[in-house]
Amino acid sequence: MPQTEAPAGLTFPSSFTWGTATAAYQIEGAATLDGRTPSIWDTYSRTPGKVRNGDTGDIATDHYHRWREDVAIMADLGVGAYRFSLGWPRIQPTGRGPSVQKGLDFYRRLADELLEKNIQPVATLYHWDLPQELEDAGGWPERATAERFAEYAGLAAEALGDRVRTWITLNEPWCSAFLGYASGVHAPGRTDPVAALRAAHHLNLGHGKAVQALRANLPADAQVSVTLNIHHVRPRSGDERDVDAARRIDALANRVFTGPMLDGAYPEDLLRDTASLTDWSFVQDGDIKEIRQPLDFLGVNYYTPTLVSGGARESSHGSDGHGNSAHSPWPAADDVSFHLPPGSTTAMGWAVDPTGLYDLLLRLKGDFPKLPLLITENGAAFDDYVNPQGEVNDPDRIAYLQGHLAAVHRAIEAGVDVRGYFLWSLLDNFEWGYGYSKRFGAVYVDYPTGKRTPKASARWYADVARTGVVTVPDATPDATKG
Ligand code: PNW
Repeated sequence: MPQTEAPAGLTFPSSFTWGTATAAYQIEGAATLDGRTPSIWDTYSRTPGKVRNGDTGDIATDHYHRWREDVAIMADLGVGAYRFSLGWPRIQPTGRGPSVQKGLDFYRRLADELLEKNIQPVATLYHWDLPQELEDAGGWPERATAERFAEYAGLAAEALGDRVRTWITLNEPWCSAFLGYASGVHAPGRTDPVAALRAAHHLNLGHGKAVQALRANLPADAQVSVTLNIHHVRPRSGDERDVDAARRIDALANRVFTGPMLDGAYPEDLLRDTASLTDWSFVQDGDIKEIRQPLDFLGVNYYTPTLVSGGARESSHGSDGHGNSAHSPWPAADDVSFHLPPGSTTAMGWAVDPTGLYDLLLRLKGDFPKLPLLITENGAAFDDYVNPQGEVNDPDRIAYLQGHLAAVHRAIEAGVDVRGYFLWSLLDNFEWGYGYSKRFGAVYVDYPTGKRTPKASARWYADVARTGVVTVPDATPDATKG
């Protein structure tokens, strides 16, 4: 009898959650079905010149009709959890008033099918699809939007709380506020830095109110939190102007959210840095108390680090793929330059840098020692294609995932409480301003037929999910050290 060899690789804790993630507008399609009305992304994508190739989410991957097949694919992959988002304009089309039965039924059936296949549903309430009527009434820069969001949260929890036990309020409020209202490269496409700061505050307030509405409508064992795209900001050198630029970008990207949500105050330096634009008088007495709600974990999305220098503008805003936007997403930081970190890049032009994820996780443990972490998104876009044999070989994506999972493993060994990992994304999908030109999926989607083909990375990830072991080319604990 041959000796059974232990797999060469990094073993994760047996309780670790392996998942995949998507978002409603990026995959569902069926934009006008069953009472759904336009969100800001429908309006934006239908505006000529906003999204590459004029792509819209009208059909997307047609997940609204193919959801059963998509759950079957996940069951084949053997993942233990699925993070999806609820389409606000499907559930509450005008952003106000009673819910739409058919909209809720779609998510009920989806959750039931997931549970049936032993896949835990993780629901995000807001992945950027604000009902257009609420934007017409002023959108996130207006306080009333936070109230509407909390009402929607309550309705969703009431309807789905018996099935869905893990809830995320907002996905990446930085993108909603600063790409949506300052640089304008996301919906609704406004370019007003003060509106963006107001939006950030009302997203924070909406989060706090929504957490309360969720708790009031969910069983006591429900897990509730938020997902932030915490930027791992590095100064280009030890020069004090570069170090100060990194501090300011860290405040505008990260602490503007973690401050009120987790520390109970807006950072003093942020208020000072932006004083030329606003006195923050839109923050009312009692707001911080509402925003700072106990959270069961923190959702973290990571793709690439942010490398900055200060002193004088050398390039336009963009280690983040938005380098050619005419308006900055960074209020009152016009002298900060963004640089591409060294090394290889993905199809987004984003640097592949797993050490950034390791450093970020260690930083979060230092800042919030008691808060468990969930990596709610990580992944990469590459130029995938179906070969004549009908296969999609994506070794670059496998290498990206190996490197980043090795970094997660190293962080766990260093004592960081990381509970799970959600690969972005289950499917190729509508990549916002890039339309369908960027493919993040573990599963290839042919447009417009919608035919699904699992990529080599999907089979690789299935092994990881089944065994809890990540095989890496050089499986030493130092593999991710830069
Ligand atoms: C995230 N940036 O988007 C989103 O949560 C996903 O919906 C998206 O598909 C994924 O990451 C890949 O892009 C981001 O410019 C979009 O810094 C832009 C930025 C960050 C995240």
